[in-house]
Formats: sequence, C-alpha cells, structure tokens
Amino acid sequence: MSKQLILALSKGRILDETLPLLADAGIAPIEDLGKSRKLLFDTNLPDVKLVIIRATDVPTYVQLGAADLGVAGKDVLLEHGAEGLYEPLDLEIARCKLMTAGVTGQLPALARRRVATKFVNVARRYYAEQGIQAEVIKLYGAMELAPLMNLADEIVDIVDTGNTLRANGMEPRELIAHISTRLVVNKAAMTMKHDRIKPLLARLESAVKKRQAQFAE
Ligand code: PRT
Ligand code: MG
Repeated sequence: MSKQLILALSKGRILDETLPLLADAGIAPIEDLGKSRKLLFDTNLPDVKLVIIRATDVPTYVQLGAADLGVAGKDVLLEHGAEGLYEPLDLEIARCKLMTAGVTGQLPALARRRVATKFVNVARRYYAEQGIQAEVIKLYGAMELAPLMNLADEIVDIVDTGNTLRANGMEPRELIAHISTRLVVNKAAMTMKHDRIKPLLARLESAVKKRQAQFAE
C-alpha cells in the first residue's frame, strides 16, 4: 500500500462546507478548485491528494480502497451500505432530514403505496419496518414531481427548510433519519496507514469542535 493518502470529497453543496474544515485541519488544495476542471488535486501536504467526485460515488471509492478516506452525506451512506467502511467522525455539516412526503392534505394510501425516490434501499427498508406494502419506483431527480404527475402516492427525499415541498403542493410526513455529513475510512487503510490517518482524524475532530463552539457563541 502506498504511503500516499487519498481523500475523496463529494462535489456539490457538501464541498463548500468541507473545504473550510479541511483547511482548519491543515489540508488545503494547491489550486483553486472552482477554477479547474481537474478531478485530482495536490494539497499543501505532499502525500495527501484530493479527488472531487459525485457524492454517490464516494462510498464506492473508499470501500474499494481507491481512496483511503471520504466525505459523504449519511443519506448516501445509508443508501449505499457501510460494508468495508468505518465512519469515525460526524462532520456536522449539510444537515437535513430524510423524510416521506405527500400531497398536502391527502391521506397516505392504506393499501399498496407507490413511492418514488432515489433512495430505493432506504425506502424499501423503511416501509418494510413499518409493515407498509410499498412499490418503490427509482427516480434520479425532481422527486417532488412524481405525486403531482400521479406517478407515485408518496416520495422519500431530503428535506431541509421544506420550501421545495411546499412550492410543489406537498408536505413532509414521517421522519426516516436525521442526516449530516460523515468522514468515512477504508477499513484496511485504517490499519495499514493508522499512523497517518490517526493524527488527521484528530485534527479534523478539533476543527469540527471549533466550528461548533463558534456557532454556540
Ligand atoms: O446532484 P444530486 O442529485 O446528487 O443531488 P443535489 O444536487 O440535490 O445535492 P448535492 O449533490 O449538491 O448534495 C447532496 C448532499 O447534501 C446530500 O447527500 C445531503 O447529505 C446534503 N444535503 C443537505 C442536501 C440538502 N441539505 C438539501 N436540501 N441535499 C439535497 N437537498 C435538496 C433536496 O434534494 C430537495 O430538493 O434540497 C431540496 C430540499 O431543500 P428544502 O430546503 O427546500 O427543504
Ligand atoms: Mg448536484
């Protein structure tokens, strides 16, 4: 195993909140990420590199050891499964909720429910636990449209302010999970590169604590 540490970051909204935490932990990309079309970046630390990839690909990179560490939403981790991954640190950023939602004022279907979502594994598990028969329909985006178009009775999606739901005549129903962004580590790397990963974890942990203290002020 190489001495190099590769850290996989989720692009999109999580990235903007991840970079200040990394900077606090002493890791900064050498170039301006926003100005580059590159996907693999050198950092101020000669043996640490960053890859910026789709959030949903982060668990795969880390699980298979292509990256040693990763930053991903708990929603993505719940959907993907956590085999081969440690989840040692809650970065406490990009907080939101995974919820079921439906058309405002409409009662949930009692018999078999049609549920549109990109979180098909989470949804199947959730409805099974509730003892509700559900036909889960995979969508890749704009879940809010599905009930309006009569494609589904309910959706499972991420809710923050609830504005997106409201704007589409929908309301949140049941909470499935509270979500925040997590640091994940490849299990083999955690053992083989422990002397490198442990101090990095400690620095990230204090960066998280420092941020929390600032918010509490
Ligand atoms: O592009 P992709 O389809 O993958 O997702 P995206 O562009 O919606 O989000 P992305 O990739 O930038 O970041 C996704 C990650 O951010 C998720 O995995 C969560 O862990 C986290 N996160 C935090 C959120 C939100 N808050 C959030 N509000 N991800 C998505 N949303 C979306 C949600 O899908 C819905 O459309 O925002 C809308 C709801 O927000 P409110 O405030 O209107 O309720
Ligand atoms: Mg996106």
